[in-house]
Amino acid sequence: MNIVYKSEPERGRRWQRLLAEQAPDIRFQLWPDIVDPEQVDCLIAWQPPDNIMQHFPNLKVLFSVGAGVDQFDYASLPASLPVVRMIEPGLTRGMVEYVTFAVLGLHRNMPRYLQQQRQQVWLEHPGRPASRSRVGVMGMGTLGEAVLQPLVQLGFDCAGWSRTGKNLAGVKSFVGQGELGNFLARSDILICLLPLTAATEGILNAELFNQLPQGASLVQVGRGKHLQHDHLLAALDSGQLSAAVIDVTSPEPLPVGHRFWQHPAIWLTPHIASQTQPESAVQALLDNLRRFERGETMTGVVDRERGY
Ligand code: NDP
Ligand code: OXD
Repeated sequence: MNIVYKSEPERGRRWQRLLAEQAPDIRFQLWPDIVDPEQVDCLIAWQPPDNIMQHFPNLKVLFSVGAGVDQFDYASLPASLPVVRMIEPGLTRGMVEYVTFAVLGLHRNMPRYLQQQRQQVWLEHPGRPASRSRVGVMGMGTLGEAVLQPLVQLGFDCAGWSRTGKNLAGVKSFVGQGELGNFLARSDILICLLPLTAATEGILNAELFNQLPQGASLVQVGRGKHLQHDHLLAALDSGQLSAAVIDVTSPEPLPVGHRFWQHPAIWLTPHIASQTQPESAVQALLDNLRRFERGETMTGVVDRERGY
């Protein structure tokens, strides 16, 4: 097996060391120093090169370094080429940590208290128990389901929204466009963990924010293009939303001077909610390569019709 890795080079070198130890028969090359492009079987990429098939004419599998698979130009890829998203426990754990932190921070009014601290204001606001905070997760896939578990355990009133129905203990399931309104109406803290597709681009907009309870808050950890920035700013300025934790934006990095940087009700992080962890990702990759070699279905193959 001949694999090329095109992503952050330092982490690539960790993948290389781990694979050399665990699967020395695999040839693992780091972009852009590829000696034999026509021999390459697999590409693992975050941002792929343009014209992937011209670079690697005999490619057999395309893996995303991350969970998202919206970075690929599917029109340029043969229909028969499997595209595989990353499912690995390290990435899932990172997202669980980030979302739990964000929900607890919002539930405990931390954006407001941090603002007060800067202004040297000692003022308490009424708190409520977790059981009276209604949390709604958009996207109940690998990550959405995982983040819901600790939130249920912490006692939050939890719901999830997805394209098809789910059955998760302690979580109310809402399905499709028809149930989106009811889901939003009961979401005091809304978390976006959707993939970016034609159906979800721009979904975090004024029409959606207006269906949330007044003073609701947002955790945006999906993809930058889900969110219409000016609609979020208007919702925060009008009080329809009270706070937002934003990890992904469009573009990234966010330009200097953008209003998100200074907005007192926004916590902004540079797309770090979760990161693929080489140690566990290499295990997931090896598992999928074994499946591929046995002619079995790999874990995380993208359904191109759905777009994720
Ligand atoms: P999955 O493919 O496992 O889950 C996607 C979920 O979204 C599914 O439940 C799916 O419904 C639902 N969904 C998709 N389209 C729609 C729609 N039109 N209407 C309603 N529900 C929909 O993805 P993951 O959980 O692995 O990852 C989700 C996303 O998180 C990634 O695509 C990526 O964008 C983002 N991410 C961000 C990171 C960060 O650091 N900020 C890190 C990792 C991921 P159904 O199950 O019914 O098909
Ligand atoms: C991912 C990400 O998709 O880090 O894995 O955003």
